Amino acid sequence: MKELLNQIKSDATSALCSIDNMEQLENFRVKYLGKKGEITAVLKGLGSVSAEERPVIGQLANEIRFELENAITQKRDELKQTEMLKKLENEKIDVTMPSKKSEMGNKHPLTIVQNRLEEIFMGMGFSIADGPEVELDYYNFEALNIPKHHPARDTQDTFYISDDVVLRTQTSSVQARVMENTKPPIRVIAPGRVFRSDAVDATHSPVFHQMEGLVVDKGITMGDLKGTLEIALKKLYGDDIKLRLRPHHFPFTEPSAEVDISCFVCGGKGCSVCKKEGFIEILGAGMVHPKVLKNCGIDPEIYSGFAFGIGLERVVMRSYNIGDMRHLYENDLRFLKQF
Ligand code: 2NL
Repeated sequence: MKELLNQIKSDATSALCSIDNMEQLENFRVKYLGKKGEITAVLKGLGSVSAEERPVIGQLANEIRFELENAITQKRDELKQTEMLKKLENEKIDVTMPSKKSEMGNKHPLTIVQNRLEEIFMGMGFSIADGPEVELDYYNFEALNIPKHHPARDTQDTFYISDDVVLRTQTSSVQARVMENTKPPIRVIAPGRVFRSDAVDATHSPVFHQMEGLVVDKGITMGDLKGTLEIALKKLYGDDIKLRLRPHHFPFTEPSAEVDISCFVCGGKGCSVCKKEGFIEILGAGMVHPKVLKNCGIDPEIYSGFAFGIGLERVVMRSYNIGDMRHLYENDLRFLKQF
């Protein structure tokens, strides 16, 4: 028995030297100390050893087991240490390497136009208002004097989330909210994304951008509307343009007008950009309907106001002579890098 144990010990000691990974170490542990391991077998077989030899053999077996356990722990630490060193070697960072060049981006044309208009109106004392894109039917329609069954609410145009929640179809909803919680004077613009259930083509998209404006104070007139828009549009298109107001109808303004500017390409003579008209339709506007003021908690006997709405895509497409709206949304860098 003694010889067997010593044999096991010397075999194990030399086997341990050639181990160089964790898997081998685990196999080694199982071979000698596992449930069916060689040392375990000796300890299990102690019953058949004579009574006087038993304690000696038992002690020797336990000593060897103890030594092997220690040797395994030590080997495991060594292996871990070498692994860590290898890892550190592989993951070494050369801080002197030149960095990757980061390319400078540029603004999207819609952002350029929106920012430009924001600058112009902020320069005239307007502030910028924001509101939810998922909006109550009330603020999108009802407050703005667009009653149920009005053609503008047709399910063909509006994305309904539920009976009384929609994706806003115009940013007027933002201005209705502003009126509701602000005592005039009010001067705000509301730029943002709006949604209509349209099929995509060269001039339509279910998601597009708008900027509305609203002024409410004592004694505001159509003259203020025209003067404000004239100054703003001249800043945008140059001092040479002329304004033309054509009567129109919007449910939320009375009177209402569509506003044209003389063509900024031909100056009014007629060209391909203005389709020989000499004028280009640029926005819709009007005096805020008394019912709308009242709905939003403002007394129409004391206050009056004007409002307007501009479709930003149309302005962008005209300014940069872009023939197809889809270019604005496709994120093709060959297109976007041109601005
Ligand atoms: C267009 C026409 C317009 C308004 C928007 C408005 C908002 C409030 C009250 C009254 Cl809170 N009116 N907005 C008024 C007239 C025209 O937009 O063609 N937009 C693209």
